[in-house]
Amino acid sequence: MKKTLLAVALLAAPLPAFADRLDDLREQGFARIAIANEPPFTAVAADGTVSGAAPDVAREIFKRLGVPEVVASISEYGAMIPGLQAHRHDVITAGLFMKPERCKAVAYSEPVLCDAEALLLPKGNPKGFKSYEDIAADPTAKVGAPGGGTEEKLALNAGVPRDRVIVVPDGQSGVKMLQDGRLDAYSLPVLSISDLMAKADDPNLEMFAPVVGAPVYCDGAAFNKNDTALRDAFDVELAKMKESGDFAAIIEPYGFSAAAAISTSRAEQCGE
Ligand code: 6CS
Repeated sequence: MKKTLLAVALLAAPLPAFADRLDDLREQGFARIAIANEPPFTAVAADGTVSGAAPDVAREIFKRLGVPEVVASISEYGAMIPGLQAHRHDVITAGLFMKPERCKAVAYSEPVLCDAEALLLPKGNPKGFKSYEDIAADPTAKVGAPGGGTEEKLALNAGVPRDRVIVVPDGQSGVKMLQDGRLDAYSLPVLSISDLMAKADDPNLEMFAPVVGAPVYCDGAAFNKNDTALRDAFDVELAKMKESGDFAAIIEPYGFSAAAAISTSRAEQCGE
């Protein structure tokens, strides 16, 4: 009799609910964000200060949720989702553009930063590149792109062979490789290429944008699939900031359009 009662008692006991991630972060005092250090999406100054449109939006939202700080770690785009899934990050706030395959792997917020794709080229665009297909058609042409990034995928999907799509670790390296003739084109979103050109201040460089045939992408903050309650709480604050103008006040000085993010949705960007 006793055993049965014990079994019944155990079955009746309420199962431990999953600890609320937001309470964890409030207690932790900070959210661990993954970034790429690609201005103006994300940036790390020499003194370690983290800025950029994505971290600034995330910092403000987490503050409103009772999480006072964000602590950033720099990651290659292709390593961000595995890092999130391994719980090395609490959220990716890096301009990680929404695409169906990524939307299956993470819990995205509503859209934050939207941008078209661009090519950094030698002045005069001597090979006349306007699309990834143009690069594919030139058997000697090499295009640089971030590892695991959208531009790498777009180039490969357009038919540029693997050995002519060169993984470039950061913007400065991409500019240098183009200047040295080791690349014929370097591809990043428009605002990232614009930032690199301004800093390079090199009259022998030019940008072609938007890349013909490439979509305008939007990112969202990307949460672990099990943290949809945290994602939803983030979205409530994001919506309030979009409504009040606080969202535009953060991202538009970086060159991003608040209207572009407000005019679309996660469902639309994820192709749901
Ligand atoms: O989402 C991505 O993969 C791309 N996003 C940005 C902001 N830069 C390059 C990267 O490939």
